[in-house]
Amino acid sequence: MDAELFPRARGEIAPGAVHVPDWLDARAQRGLLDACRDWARPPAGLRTVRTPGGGTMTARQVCLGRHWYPYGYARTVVDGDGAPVKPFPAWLGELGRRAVTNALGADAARGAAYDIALVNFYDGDARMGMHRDSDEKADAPVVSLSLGDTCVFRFGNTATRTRPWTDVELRSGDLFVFGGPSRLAYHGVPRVHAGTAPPELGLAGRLNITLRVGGP
Ligand SMILES: O=C(O)CCC(=O)C(=O)O
Repeated sequence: MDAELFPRARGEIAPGAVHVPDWLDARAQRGLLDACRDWARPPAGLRTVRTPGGGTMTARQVCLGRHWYPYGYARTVVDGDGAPVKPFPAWLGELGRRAVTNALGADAARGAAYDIALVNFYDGDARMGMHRDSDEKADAPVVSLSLGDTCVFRFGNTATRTRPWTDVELRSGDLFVFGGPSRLAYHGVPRVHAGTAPPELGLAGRLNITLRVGGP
């Protein structure tokens, strides 16, 4: 990837939805990966999410601040070991505000007090179907940070989970922010390219950290 002729350009994928390649440098990626490894440990660690229809999500998940389950938030892991959800660290909220400022400008970040993180781990054939992040009561932008393997991130529209959509390649260190008119757009991960993580990171698979504001 370092051998590319041109650096990848940032791009507005839809109004209010911006991709910033290589936003986290190698050191920041390592720091975030170390934190994810801590968060993944029990209690309230990495778990398989079961959907009401009896299925399971292939990406495993750990939450900070509030525990997400299909389809709501709780203070404890109500669909797992029952432990209190791990706290959301102040430094992660600061990172979220910096991300929004960088991607959408200072106005979009004003008053955005990030208090929830969903950390998704993709290994094997894991992927994520098209869905909306609609269980939050606040409309602050969603911040998405990627570590490890490259994936295809499918960013759709607010009306249906079908086309039109845009496929964006998210690599380790990339930032994607969606807010404003795109806050409730359908999105998903149809493919992860195994073995594409930067070797020096030391991660087999892909981690995605999404930061959200839960609201009252
Ligand atoms: O893994 C990703 O890039 C997307 C994660 C996602 O859509 C979510 O957590 O709601």
